[in-house]
Amino acid sequence: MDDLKNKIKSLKEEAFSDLNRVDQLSQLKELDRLRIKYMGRKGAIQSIMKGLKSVDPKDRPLIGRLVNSFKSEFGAKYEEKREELRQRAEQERLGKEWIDVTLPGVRQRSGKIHIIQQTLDEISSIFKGLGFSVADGPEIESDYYNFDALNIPKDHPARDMWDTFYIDDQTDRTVLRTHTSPVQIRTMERRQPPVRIIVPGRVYRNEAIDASHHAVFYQVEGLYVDNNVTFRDLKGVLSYFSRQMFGDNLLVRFRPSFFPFTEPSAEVDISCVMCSGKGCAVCKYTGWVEILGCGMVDPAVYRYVNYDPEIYSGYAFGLGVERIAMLRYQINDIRLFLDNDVRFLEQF
Ligand code: FA5
Repeated sequence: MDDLKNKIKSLKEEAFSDLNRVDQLSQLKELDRLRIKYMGRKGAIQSIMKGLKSVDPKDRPLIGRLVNSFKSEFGAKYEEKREELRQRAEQERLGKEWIDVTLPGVRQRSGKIHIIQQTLDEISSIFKGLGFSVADGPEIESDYYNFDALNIPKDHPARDMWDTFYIDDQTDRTVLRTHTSPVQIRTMERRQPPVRIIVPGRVYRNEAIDASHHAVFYQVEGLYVDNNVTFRDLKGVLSYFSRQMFGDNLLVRFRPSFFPFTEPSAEVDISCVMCSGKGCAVCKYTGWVEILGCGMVDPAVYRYVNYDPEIYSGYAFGLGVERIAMLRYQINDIRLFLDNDVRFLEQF
């Protein structure tokens, strides 16, 4: 009996000194091992309980009490130790994760719509407000739509007005469209008047690049065909557009010109905002920047789309979008639009 009491006593001492040694995070596992060692099914306490059979029955209650107090004290110490380890781990985690809430925030860079797309959207919305709808067509185009059907037959000198990229050198039949005008033909082929469309799109020219000319740029074509459409309507719409785009202060002039698909034809110039008309690289020292070509659709074009020129008349125009953006935002070099320099692009 005394043996057993002493055994329980020394077991208790051993267990508590074991528990007290567990004092690091990595020893959570160790703590668990001790629980199994003393309290597990094959643990020390269990083996004492097995030996209880050989104890005198009158001594059994005392041994039972000793074992129970061992169990509850061990349990309490075990829980205390566990909580201590958990809190220490939490402190360590918080110590590593601190943040300084007084630091200024990190500015997020957001993407933006390219300035040319913004200008295209603005131009489109002005014309949509006037009843135009948006049409489109392919950038790789047959020379029929890019030239022939626009009254520019093969070998006609007027083809030299557009320096062309040819896709197939053998036949010269496929080109990168040099203007958005072929979409006039494609639309009229499919639809009867009244036709009132704009065509925003990219065009290509095999020409020398400088401050105001690029080999890849955007145009917005316009076409209105109906009964009794006159040059006065054309002038009215383009003057309204210029005022909407540039305000009332810029000077606008219509200058007689030539296009094979319009008669009469004109080009529209805007006074150069870069030099206030004094002369600079952008306006080629003329004080004016050409932004569009226009005119009354030539009756010869109606032949290609089976419209009767005795019944219908119409106007067409082709705007240079980069030129408009340059004047609008005082940008002095067209190449900036395609350079993809973020310092330039994020200004708009
Ligand atoms: C044409 O392209 C005609 N298709 C326009 C037209 C349509 C006339 C309908 C009549 C009826 P032009 O080659 O002039 O025309 O070009 C029209 C506009 O595109 C020019 O006024 C100019 O603003 C712009 N542009 C022309 N070439 C370049 C270039 N290399 N780089 C940037 N913009 C250009």
